[in-house]
Amino acid sequence: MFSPQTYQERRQALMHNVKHGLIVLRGNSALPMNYQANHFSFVQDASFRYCTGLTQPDLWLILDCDTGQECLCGPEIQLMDTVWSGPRPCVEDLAASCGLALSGNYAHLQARCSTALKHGQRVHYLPQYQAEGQVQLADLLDQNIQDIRHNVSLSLISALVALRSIKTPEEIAELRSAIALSASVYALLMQTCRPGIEEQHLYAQVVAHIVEHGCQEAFPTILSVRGETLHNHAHTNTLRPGDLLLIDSGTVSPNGYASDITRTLPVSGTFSSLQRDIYSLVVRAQRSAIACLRPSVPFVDAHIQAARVLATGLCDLGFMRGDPAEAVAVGAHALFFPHGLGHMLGLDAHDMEALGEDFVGYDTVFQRSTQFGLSGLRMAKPVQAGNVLTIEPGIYFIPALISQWQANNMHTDFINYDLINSAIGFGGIRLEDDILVTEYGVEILSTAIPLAANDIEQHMSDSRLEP
Ligand SMILES: [Mn+2]
Repeated sequence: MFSPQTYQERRQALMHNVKHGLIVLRGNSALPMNYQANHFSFVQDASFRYCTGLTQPDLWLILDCDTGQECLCGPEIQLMDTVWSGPRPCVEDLAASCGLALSGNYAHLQARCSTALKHGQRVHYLPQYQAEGQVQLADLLDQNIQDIRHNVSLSLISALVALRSIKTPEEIAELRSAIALSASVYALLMQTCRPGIEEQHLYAQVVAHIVEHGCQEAFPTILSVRGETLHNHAHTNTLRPGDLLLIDSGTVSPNGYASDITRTLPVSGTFSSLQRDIYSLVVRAQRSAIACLRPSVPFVDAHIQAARVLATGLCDLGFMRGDPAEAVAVGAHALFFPHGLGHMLGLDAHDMEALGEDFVGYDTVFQRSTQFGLSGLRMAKPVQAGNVLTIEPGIYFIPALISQWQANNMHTDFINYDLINSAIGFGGIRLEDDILVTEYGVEILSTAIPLAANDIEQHMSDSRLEP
């Protein structure tokens, strides 16, 4: 945990920002996999963790903006809980550890909510992605589930987005530590990746390495030679000479901050000529997008910049034709790059996505596009100093998408379907780094991980273990 003062300051800022009413923040529960006692590994809600640092399940935080009173509510520990799960701190001790003077049980939580309702005090709560949270709030606030979904507090959401979007030095140190562990994951993969190895072997190695360091995955690791499936969570293939292996993975720092890095490795240790051309093009698009970012530049501009570089290169290679800027304007490049440039990074890998993506990445000026590809951009609004973001362009040859576009004669002015069909099986290349927006520009936080095609090949030939 950070010092209690850090959490006190965050809660003060939150109450100051929301101004009036009672904030009720729910910590996560452990979710059952197939019966109540057998649950998924527990991950705390990030907004709750941001305000308390606490990683135990079933806790609630009450912040009264009108009086400044703060209280942690949680379960009373029963003897049999201790018998099965071992000793754990009581709610008073948990409260004290994050600088909260008051604590109580669930009856206290219920009473405090009832008092607020009786006196017409607005109760602020967040969208609930755990179904149990919707049910519990419906009980506490005497509303039905539909109303609970509908009445989430926009002022609480925007206050949390404003706070969590700007990373403090101690948060940036955490992000650096998660990225450092990721760097050792990728060093290990460059050493081990070779024809004949199974994806599941490499996946097990990634997880083992992270767990050995006392950490966990930030999200289920993507590791596949079928990288054209954007979020491919299967690990059932055996690596063959000439394959590209795409690995998109992240780790979590001791205080809960995530890294999110993608590399694409040539299984043979060297890229083929076409692989190298397309890989280098993705590198150029990524670096070009990063180069145009600095405070107050809209993130959508960096996305468009990356798209134009990709379209220009794809024209040079013959996969596209015509004017690249026009192709991007109509969305023709999205056949190859059907997702957004990146997203905020922090306590969540997709930071604050639980609060609603549009509240994080869009505002009244920057509205989400409906164009295929651009509509998937998670953030469009101007970046600010202190933002940490991922930059992750890619080029994919997705058979289902190509055949659908071709059947519908989509963008035939800009797309050379004959050449594309000869490249089916290529797979996909995505390259993702994590950046910090500084006062003057951008710092790439993940430079320890080789990126350029030559550097990847060099690293693989220097470090590869003989079978
Ligand atoms: Mn990402």
